[in-house]
Amino acid sequence: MSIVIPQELIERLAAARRVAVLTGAGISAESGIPTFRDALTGLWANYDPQELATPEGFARNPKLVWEWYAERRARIAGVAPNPGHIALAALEKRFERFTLVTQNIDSLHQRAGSREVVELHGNIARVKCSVEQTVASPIPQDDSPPRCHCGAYLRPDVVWFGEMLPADALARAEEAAEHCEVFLSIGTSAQVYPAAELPLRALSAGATVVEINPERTALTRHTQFSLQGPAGAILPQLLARLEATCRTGP
Ligand code: BJW
Repeated sequence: MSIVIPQELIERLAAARRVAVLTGAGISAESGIPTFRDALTGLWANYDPQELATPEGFARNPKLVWEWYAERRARIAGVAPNPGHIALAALEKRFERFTLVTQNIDSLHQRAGSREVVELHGNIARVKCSVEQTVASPIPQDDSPPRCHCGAYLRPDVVWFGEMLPADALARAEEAAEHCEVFLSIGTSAQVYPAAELPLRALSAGATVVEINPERTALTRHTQFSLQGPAGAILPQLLARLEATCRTGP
């Protein structure tokens, strides 16, 4: 798929020293991981977020929530990073500062080779005590759900609705958004806060904000560049154009 990427955007990237990126479920869609809010294929089309992604839902039915996450963990283990993840890992090497902030819990950025990854919503590969919050590893396989030594249930180390994001991750993300020259928002519907605020913070601080998404989102009207298409096709093209421009000059 060929998408028109404006040369003006490539030149702003070529001149940038600090780049921040926010990714969402859409970057992993082409690896075979479902998004949340896509109308037919999104997880929330078939599952109730109040029952599966809130502390109250876990308190009501810990077995249901544990098993839902165990299924998703198994699915993630069986997929690979796609050309979008791989292009982002290559882009990281081209900038003085490149901060990749992700809402995803699937480790696909790290598996693609990205180094500076800030995880806003935790990671499905870890579990923690639902009371003490201490991280337990490896994940016990024996029970559904297993218990901590204190007797409380273990739960996935992810951020559910109504829970605070990890303070250090959020602080790093906000700092990167406020000090970048170019901000890329990729594969997120920009509906979930505080992640959705990051591109707006970047915009207020004077950055060029770019969106890569096949659909329009709540963010689109605020962006200077909206590249409408799949990240797995657009990001490799963006990388190739940037490499060509840096080789030959604008
Ligand atoms: C492609 C593509 C391709 C497809 N290429 N693109 C301010 C206002 C209103 C509400 C709030 C507010 N501040 C806080 C809240 C409450 C709440 C919130 O935001 N609610 C809104 C939904 C209204 N936020 C919270 O509760 C957060 N905590 C918090 O703020 O604490 C303090 C506080 C609490 C309470 C009140 C006030 C303050 C925590 C949010 C935790 C979110 N957790 C989840 C689950 C994580 C674990 C798990 O995976 O199970 O995180 S929910 C889910 O949504 C998941 C995602 O990370 C997150 C974002 O979704 P994302 O990534 O954007 O996915 P989609 O599906 O929405 O979009 C995919 C996009 O990809 C689409 O646009 C497609 O078009 C696109 N796409 N294919 C590129 N090939």
